[in-house]
Amino acid sequence: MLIRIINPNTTDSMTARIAEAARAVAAPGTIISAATSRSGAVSIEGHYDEAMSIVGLVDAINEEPDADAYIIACFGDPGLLAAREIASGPVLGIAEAAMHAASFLATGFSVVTTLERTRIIAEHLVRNYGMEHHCRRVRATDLPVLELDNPQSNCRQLILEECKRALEEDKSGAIVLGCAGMADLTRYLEERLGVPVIDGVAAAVKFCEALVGLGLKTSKRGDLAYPIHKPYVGSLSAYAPPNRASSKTLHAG
Ligand code: 5HY
Repeated sequence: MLIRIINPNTTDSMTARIAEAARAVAAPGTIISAATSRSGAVSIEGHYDEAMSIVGLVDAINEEPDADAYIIACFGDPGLLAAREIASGPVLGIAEAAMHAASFLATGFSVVTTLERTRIIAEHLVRNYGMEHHCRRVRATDLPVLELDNPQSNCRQLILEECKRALEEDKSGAIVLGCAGMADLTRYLEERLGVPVIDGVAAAVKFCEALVGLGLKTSKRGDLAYPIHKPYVGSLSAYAPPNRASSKTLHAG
């Protein structure tokens, strides 16, 4: 099977780390096709960055229209439902995948993410995904996303210390890493924390393999049906939804 994993920010070095984490867990028959968005923010650290990342995400999906599944490799899961409308295979966001994985492994988990403002966004995701009973707390390290790319930074130590506080203060049994750029830290942290540390990239790859292996695709009934065919004007005119039988059928009744 082919899984298309998309970094919706425009930093290639982060995509390389994401792809490496994905390929490290992919099954022998799984091909990982990794893409960096060609338009938008160099790092996604807020609602505006997320909103502006969606056209680049859609482009990256459309470049691999026959992928068996797609992964949005950004902890805000930007554009997740829009991507599910246009794709037929499963589309997973790394935040949702990581939270579900953690909920299978501990009765409570903490999320450790980057900036304070993205900590708040992750709290929205916890509620949207129905994870309030599993997520004990979302914590910020106040690290800018691209600092994770800086070999001179002490981000590993800062993240490790925040994880230790999460185990001690939140009484959590597992840690969810709240940034795709942390994908290479799971082993380092698990060896020092002694609890499951879940990176959403790896979790999403295995969940996609499971869903595709079960022959399951995104439902095309209701709000995730293909977008309704209509004209788009201005700079987005090329993104007008194509004329598909299913969207006409959906609205025929
Ligand atoms: C991410 N931003 O995973 C998120 C993390 C965050 O560019 N890749 C980004 O802080 O929301």
